[in-house]
Order: sequence, then C-alpha cells, then structure tokens
Amino acid sequence: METASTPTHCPYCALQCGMNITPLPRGGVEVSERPDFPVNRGALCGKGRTAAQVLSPAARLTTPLVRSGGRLVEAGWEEALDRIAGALSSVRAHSGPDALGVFGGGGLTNEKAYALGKFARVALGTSQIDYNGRFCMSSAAAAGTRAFGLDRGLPFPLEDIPRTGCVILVGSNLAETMPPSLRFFTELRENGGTLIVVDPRRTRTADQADLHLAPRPGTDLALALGLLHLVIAEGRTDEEYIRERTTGWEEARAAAMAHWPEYVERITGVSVPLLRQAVRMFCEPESAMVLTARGPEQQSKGTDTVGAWIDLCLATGRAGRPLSGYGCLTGQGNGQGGREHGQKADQLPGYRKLDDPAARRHVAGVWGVDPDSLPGPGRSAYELLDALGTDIRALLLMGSNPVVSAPRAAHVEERLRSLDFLAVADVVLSETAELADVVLPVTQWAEETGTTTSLEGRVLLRRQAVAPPPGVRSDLYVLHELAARLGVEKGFPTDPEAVFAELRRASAGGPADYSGITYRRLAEEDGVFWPCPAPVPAEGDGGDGEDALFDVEPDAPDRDGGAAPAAPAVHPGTPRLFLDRFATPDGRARFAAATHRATAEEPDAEYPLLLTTGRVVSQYQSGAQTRRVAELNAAAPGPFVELHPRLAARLGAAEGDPLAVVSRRGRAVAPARITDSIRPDTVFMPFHWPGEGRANTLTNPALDPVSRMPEFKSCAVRVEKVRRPAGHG
Ligand SMILES: Nc1nc2c(c(=O)[nH]1)N[C@H]1C(S)=C(S)[C@@H](COP(=O)(O)OP(=O)(O)OC[C@H]3O[C@@H](n4cnc5c(=O)[nH]c(N)nc54)[C@H](O)[C@@H]3O)O[C@H]1N2
Ligand SMILES: Nc1nc2c(c(=O)[nH]1)N[C@H]1C(S)=C(S)[C@@H](COP(=O)(O)OP(=O)(O)OC[C@H]3O[C@@H](n4cnc5c(=O)[nH]c(N)nc54)[C@H](O)[C@@H]3O)O[C@H]1N2
Ligand code: SF4
Ligand SMILES: [Mo]
Repeated sequence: METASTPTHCPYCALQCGMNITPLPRGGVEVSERPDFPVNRGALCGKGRTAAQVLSPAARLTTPLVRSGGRLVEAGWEEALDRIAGALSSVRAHSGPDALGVFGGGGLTNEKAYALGKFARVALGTSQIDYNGRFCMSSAAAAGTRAFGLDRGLPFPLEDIPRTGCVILVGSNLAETMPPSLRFFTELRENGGTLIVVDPRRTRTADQADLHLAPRPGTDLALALGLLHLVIAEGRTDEEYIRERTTGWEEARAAAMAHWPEYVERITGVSVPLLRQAVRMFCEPESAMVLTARGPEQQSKGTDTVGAWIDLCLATGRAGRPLSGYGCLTGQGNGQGGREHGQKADQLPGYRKLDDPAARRHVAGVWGVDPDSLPGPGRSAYELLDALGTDIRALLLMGSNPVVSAPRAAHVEERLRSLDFLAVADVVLSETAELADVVLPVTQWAEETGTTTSLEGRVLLRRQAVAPPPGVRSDLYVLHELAARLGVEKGFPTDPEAVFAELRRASAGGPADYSGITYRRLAEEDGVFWPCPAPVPAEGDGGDGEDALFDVEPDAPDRDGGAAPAAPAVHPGTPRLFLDRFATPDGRARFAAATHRATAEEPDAEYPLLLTTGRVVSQYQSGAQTRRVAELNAAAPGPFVELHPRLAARLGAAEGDPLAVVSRRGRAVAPARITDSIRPDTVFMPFHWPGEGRANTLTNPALDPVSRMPEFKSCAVRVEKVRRPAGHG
C-alpha cells in the first residue's frame, strides 16, 4: 500500500499532463510516466518531472507566520486565523464590505475557485474580487464570448490538430510553454498539413513552422485584417457559410478592405508576398485552425485582435466545422475552470454573469441567500491592485504572486505595502507573501484532491497521492474557518467532493454546465468535456428529485449498444462545440469588424525600442515554485535581455554584458543575450524573476477596454549599457 502509485496531473500548466506519483519508502516522492493519459502519453517537461521537489518541507512553508515587530514569526493556526478574521471584521465595520479585497488564481482547483468566489460574496459581502487569469487569457475569453456566445479555450480536443490542413499559431511558444503538445503539430506536418507561426521572435516553436511571420509587437490586429483583405481580394471567402452561420459580415468586410496589404506591411513589417503565402496555405486545404496564446492577447487591444483572427476563420468557413476552428491556448493549470466558477469580478459559477437577474436567483438559491444580498460586479485585477490602500484596506490573496507578475510591479508592490492588512495563503514564501501580515501554509496538488479543467475544456480529477507535512492545511479549510469566524457557520465544506457537488448544482443550466460530472466518472474516464448537463429527471420526479438527479452515475459501459437504458442516459460530455450552431441567441457567429490601432505606448526619441515579455521553458510564472528547484535554476538561472546583434553593436554590448532597460515605469538590469532570432526594433525579457531583473518593473498597465487585460506584450523602452565597478561581473 505504501508504495502504490497514484495517477494524477501536473501542478503547473493548462496541458495538465497525466503523471503517476509514488511515495518512496525512505521519504520523498517519485514522479513517473503515465502513458495511458491521451494528452501527453507519458511525456513530461522538466517542470513536471521535478514538481515533487516543491512538496518537500525544505522547499515550502509548514507553519503559519504572523507579523510581529515588523518581522514574520511562526504562529499557531488559531492565532493566524483569528488575526485575519479580526482584521477583516474591523475593516468591514469601519469602511464597509467593499473595503475588503480578494485576489485568486487560475492555478486553484475548481473547488477552491468556487469556494473563494462564494466566500467573497457571501461571507465578506464584497464585490471586490478578481484573479490573475485577468492577466492571462481574458482577451481571448471576451472575443470568444462575443463571437460564439461561449468561451471555452479550445472548442475541440488537441487530438484534432494532426488531421486539419493548416494551423496558424499566433503568439504561442508552445515548444517552451507546453512542450508535450508539440507532438500534435509534428504529426500535423507528417500528415501533410502546414504550420504557420506568428511571433516577433524566431522561437523554438517558429523553428518548427513551414512559415514564420515576425510582426512588430502589438500589430497582430493589422496582420489579421491584412490577411482577411487578401482573402476577399482573391475571392477565397465562403459565401454560403457566411450567409447561413454568421452575422455582421458587411461591417467586417468593410473593415478589412480598408487594410491594404501594403499598408499592413508598413505597420507590421511582414512583406506582402509572405502575407499572400499565408493566405494560400490557410485557404487551400479543406480545413484549418487559428490558435492564439498570450502574444496577441496581452495587448491593450487584445479583444479586437483576437476578434480579427476569428473574423478570418468565419470569412473562410473555418469555425464550427469538423477539424476547423478558432481556439485559445489557455495557460495556467486550471486557467479554464478558474474562469468559470466565480472568482472573476463579474461572474457567478457555471460561467454565469453577476448582473443577470436569473443567474443571481439561481445561484442565490443554491447558496441559500437572498439574491439581493449578492454584491454586483467589482474591479478587474489591475484596477483592484491599484486601489489597494485607498478604497480597499485589506486583502486576502490566494494563488498569485503579483509582486513579480503584475504590470508596473513597483507600483503594485507599493500599493500592497500601503494596505492596513494583507493575508496570503501559499505553499511557499513568495515575494508577495513576504509583505503579508499573516501567511498561511497550504496543501498543494499531490497532497489534496480536486478537479481542474484543461485547455481543452476537459474536466480532470487530480487525486491526492501523499499526505501533507504536519502543520499544513488546505485552502478549503482556510475559507471554512474564516467564514465561521465571520459568523457564517455553514456552506463552506472542507471536503472537495462536497464542494464539487455544490458547484455542479450552481453550474446546472449555465454556459459551463458541470452538473452531469461526478468524481466517480472522472476517476473512470480520461476526463469529461463540459458542457455536461445532468440527465433530465423523469416527469413527476419533483419534490426532492434534485438529489437523485445529481447522484446519477454512468450506466453500463456498452454505450453504443441498441438497448434503451432504463435510467436517464448519462451525458457523454462535449469534446467538440458549435458543429450545429453557435451558442449565441440566434445560433450564428458574430463578426467583430475591428480596425487597427496603435499600442498604448509607441516608441519615440526618448524610448525608441519596444519591449516584449514572456517565458522560458524551465521556469513557471512568477517562479515562486520553480525557482525552488535546483535542476530548473541550473537550466534557467536568471533574467536576460534578448536583443538583435545590430542593436547590440549600436550599444557596444557583448554577450552577457549587463544592460539597463528603462521605461516610463522604471528600470531593470539583466545580462545581454544576443541573437538574430529577434527583430532589431524589439527586445525581449522573461518575467519569472523578482529584484533588479524584474521585467514587470517596466511593463505598461494600459488596459484593453473590454477584457481589462494589461499590455504585457509591448511598451516603449530604451536600453543602456551598465558600467559596473571594476571586478564586478
Ligand atoms: N515554461 C513555462 N510554461 C508555461 C508557463 C510558464 O510560465 N513557463 N506559463 C503558463 C501560462 S499561465 C501561460 S499563459 C502560457 C503562455 O504561453 P505562451 O503564450 O506560449 O507564452 P509567452 O512566452 O508569454 O508568449 C508567447 C510568444 O508571444 C510572443 N510575442 C510577444 N509579443 C507578441 C506580439 O505582439 N504578437 C505576437 N504574435 N506574438 C508576440 C513572444 O515572443 C513569445 O514567444 O504558458 C503556460 N506554460
Ligand atoms: N511581463 C509579463 N507578466 C506576466 C505575463 C507575461 O507574459 N509577461 N503573464 C501573465 C500571466 S499569463 C499569468 S497567468 C500571470 C501569473 O502570475 P502569478 O499569478 O504570480 O502566478 P504564479 O507564479 O503561478 O503564482 C501562483 C502563486 O500561488 C501559489 N500556489 C500554487 N498553488 C496554490 C494553491 O493551491 N493554493 C494557494 N493558496 N497557492 C498556491 C504559488 O506558490 C505561487 O506563489 O502572470 C502574468 N504576468
Ligand atoms: S507541459 Fe505543463 S502540464 Fe505538462 S509537465 Fe510541463 S508544466 Fe506540467
Ligand atoms: Mo497565464
């Protein structure tokens, strides 16, 4: 029993690779291949392979910490929880419930995200909750909802990719950010399909492409419109599809016609012949896909940019058809589920809207509260962080490290310091936890059970494989205890399966309907794709029929058999969306019809270059977890500034020389990494590190007007050589 291995999933990215965890007889844990899980078939990247090292008590927090005399000192759980509840109560009594803020994360399980949203609205009564997913895929979510009436990152499973004709991958470096997924694109090319990569850098992903387009950062909107212009000019639109399945074509057509190829070449730097080649590759096969990631999304016009790429799909009949469609490659472990169940400022569980009276009634019914007691929509993530210490006096933070990951991070850090009270629940002492008044050490992935929803919309069961170290409690326990101390004794169970049962009821009938999914099913299947409604109860099955409805389990495995089942049929889940109709009221997809506009901060004489930011394969996000793994630090020890040899020559900089990158927000210093794989007008920094080389010291918090996504992917900078005292590096 002791050495039995447990199948579970990786704690990090949205691919949610399957892995086996085996506790070792002498302590510690082994991560091994789990070839039966179809998404990664046993393959793991270095982060997944080493994930168990962060379970070690040496790497993480095992005792609550409270601030005393300016320092964080060890404390018991009772004292720590009492302090938090006391501070939240007193701020609420003085300044009202909206002076309390809550900040969540897309790495939290569905159960935690659901409980956190409920905690904010029911136990605190505040509208001021949002989460780091706002920094991630929110522009794609907004564009997808606008176009299709529903946001599920990928409307088809990854296994469809090898069989389509062409994929345009816009601003994704998946060879580094989701390495095992590269296989699907390799198979695509082996099958005769083609891959186009759009990225200002010739990344490891672009190296795999048949065609690499390298636009200037922040110009993907113009690029998409230029391609659509050529589609129209070359007579490649699908008129029948446009007529039968879309609305708004005339406006979209007019918008694209205003973006001449030569004009687009001037904006993007991508030549007209390359634009024509891309159009041919995309339009000639019978099926094709466009996939976006953070490149085009993390822009102050991310929603319109994604909208324009969707327009390209709609004009060519490449959405809601087999092997064709638009998808967003969601990033965090539960980036998909985390945006569905209520930790977002404007949202209720099941992807319902907080300002929809019917949604409020339904969810209030499940929660046993008066619908009028639910607060309205709150602020978006950056706006919330910006309001700390002014309108918002106390913050509870769970699952994010904004001191490293938020835009204009020095300002955000200063806002966090100006709070009356900050509580952080984390597995490690992150840079944000270091600023807290109380830090709670919580359990993580392999130590607890819960569900995540992968980038495919596949709901998965992450099973507990090992016992947590003594002294560590779960996030659900934290919320339960705090709610009780705030006078809400019921409604915050600590058992994840009980939370999931409630989540199913709260999501029933909503866009992201999980009501037909059970832990038992998830344990038996390779996950279940939402929507998955519970079977409709038989006529006359009223009264307390609801429990029966939610206890239905899958019946005999012979689902294809002819015999009619006695019990209501179990819903199989929905791997592929939109094949018959889109989720809009009239069933038609809506064109976005956007027009190109500049980034919020264009280069000028003082700041003549563009900075873009992103990731490297061996570090994850703010690095809070992966910077604690020696093997990963050896592979990716610190920040760097990637720049073109021509720019380096102009600065007189050699490989490894410290460079200062300066923007209107601040200054960061990191060694030069010289490569001709980047545009000469652009520099790149990864954002995984705090301190002197923190990329987010520089970034611009200009927000997209719809999604409120900050412009992480472009701001104006100048680069200077740093003269260090002799003998220094
Ligand atoms: N190793 C690793 N893997 C991760 C993560 C991690 O931190 N580390 N994080 C996970 C998460 S949460 C996410 S969101 C995903 C992100 O996954 P990706 O989106 O693949 O990651 P990024 O490196 O942020 O950005 C992708 C590419 O966008 C390019 N880019 C920059 N500006 C532009 C632009 O204006 N237009 C276009 N078209 N491209 C541009 C960058 O050069 C970069 O190569 O990765 C997930 N996986
Ligand atoms: N410049 C720049 N900045 C960026 C981006 C970029 O491309 N460029 N990308 C943005 C994107 S896409 C994202 S997703 C964000 C991510 O940035 P962050 O939100 O900072 O993400 P993480 O570093 O994953 O932080 C998660 C924290 O929660 C902790 N944690 C992990 N699991 C649990 C749990 O179960 N419970 C609790 N309580 N804590 C847990 C981890 O230890 C860690 O401290 O960064 C954004 N910032
Ligand atoms: S690709 Fe993502 S899910 Fe898979 S092992 Fe690496 S970090 Fe984990
Ligand atoms: Mo993300």
